[in-house]
Amino acid sequence: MSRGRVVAAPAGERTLVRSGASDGAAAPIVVSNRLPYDLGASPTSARRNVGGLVNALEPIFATRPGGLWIGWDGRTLPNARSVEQALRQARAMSLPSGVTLCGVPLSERDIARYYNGLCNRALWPVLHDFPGRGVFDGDDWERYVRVNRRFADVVLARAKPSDRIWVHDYQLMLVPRFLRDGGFAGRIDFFLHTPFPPPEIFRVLPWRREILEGVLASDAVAFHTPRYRDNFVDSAETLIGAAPSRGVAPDRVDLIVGTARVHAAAIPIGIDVEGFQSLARSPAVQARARRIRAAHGDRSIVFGAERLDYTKGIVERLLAVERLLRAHPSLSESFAVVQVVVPSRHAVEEYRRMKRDIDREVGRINGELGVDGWEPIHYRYRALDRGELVAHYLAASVALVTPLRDGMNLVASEFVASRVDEGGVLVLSEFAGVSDILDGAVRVNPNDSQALAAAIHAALLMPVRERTARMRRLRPAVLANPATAWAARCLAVGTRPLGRLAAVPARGAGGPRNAT
Ligand code: GDG
Repeated sequence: MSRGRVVAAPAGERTLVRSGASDGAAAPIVVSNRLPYDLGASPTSARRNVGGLVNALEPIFATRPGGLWIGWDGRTLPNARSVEQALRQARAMSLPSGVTLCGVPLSERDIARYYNGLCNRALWPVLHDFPGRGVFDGDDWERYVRVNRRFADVVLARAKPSDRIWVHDYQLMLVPRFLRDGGFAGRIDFFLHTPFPPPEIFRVLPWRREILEGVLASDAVAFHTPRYRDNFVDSAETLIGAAPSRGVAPDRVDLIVGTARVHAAAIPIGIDVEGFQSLARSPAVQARARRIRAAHGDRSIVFGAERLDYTKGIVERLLAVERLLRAHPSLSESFAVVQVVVPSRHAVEEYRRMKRDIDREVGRINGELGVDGWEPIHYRYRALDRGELVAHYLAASVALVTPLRDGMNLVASEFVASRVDEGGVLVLSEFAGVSDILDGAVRVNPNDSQALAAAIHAALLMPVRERTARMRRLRPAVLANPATAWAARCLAVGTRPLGRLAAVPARGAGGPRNAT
């Protein structure tokens, strides 16, 4: 394919002022499916998106001013066929941090087939080790190719040869290849925010070769954990004959693909540590946390918050709470589960079905086990604002982070960072990437309902001294890895040796980790 960088920026768009240098300290061009804000009719009507990727990436621009972020702006247009048309329809907006957001418009058909189709019905389940849930449709794939090409074309229209381009996540796995096809010879980095499965799962995808070749047009590919990186390396070796070369640098495997050398690294994502700690210390949030606790009397609060997704294990968690209450009726009225579910992917039937399952189970469990003045489960189907979220982290006696599979999981780290009082117990699935670097959580296999109920029970009854000791072990790993440090490490791959992971090795873990 030869698509030149021929498209002029649309008239009337804001001038982009960027540092432009391609070393690790300059702001890269970030490319992700979604921008951190949906661009409404005017900057004042922009709405912030809730999601792990956006929350992790936004703080990096505070230390790298003048950045450019390219992604879908949340508007669906009737049509956006050509890149010229896409650019004419594109909107740009600058945030106070200095980053310019550049919207890539998508049509309704794009959203239906690229986003809801290929991304969320095919790639998401396969990458999370649920190939049986995958729906593999050639029309969805055709649209995924087309949209990835459009993203690449929008980037090409704005990138200078000296720019560094940082592409994110499973929605855009062909973008590095299309950037090369379009003549971009500068540095390209790719970060995958989901897990990467072993080759025997990944090979289920009909387009496995195109996906691997798309990503491998980057200079460096990074993952949250060594396991995901090694699964990717094994897949590239067995499915497209790439040659791994190990031991060239600490924490890095190189892949020789044709004449190219691609670095593959494992760099666990961090959070906005400062932001969460200062919110947790603010008098307003602390007062709110006290009011939340008071609303539940002297009952312990067991808190969970996640997007609606089958990977997050929400129904399994509700059933474990039911199991606990049935096995120990004396616990009735002693605690309350506050479960926040953030609406997500509503257009995908499977997600709508899951929402109905959660509604039904909450109603059934409360109906069967509630008593006058007390219900075990308090369910919120909406996003809380950030201050309210931190107030809940602070008010909770126990946080439940029990995904069946999760690339990393930021909620666990946010909970720990927010516990400036060193209180609270974290119950953590061994299938969240973050469990590889956190020591001090009550670790659990969320597929084992009995074990999950026992873990919640143990957390509720845990003596204060042990809670504090565990939280003191948890906090150093989280505080040592702010999102800005993660970004710096990602952008240093292959440009200088990677340091040791800023992580505390898990101790006494017993049993498999992230078993695949
Ligand atoms: C993907 C990967 C990976 C949750 N409830 C509320 C709320 N949230 C925010 C949290 C957190 C984010 O959503 C969720 O992040 P996660 O990491 O838990 O999950 P995904 O959205 O699936 O993220 C994941 C991540 O990318 C980063 O690489 O860790 O594995 O799946 O930041 O704070 N935010 C607000 N109200 C809520 O009620 N405001």
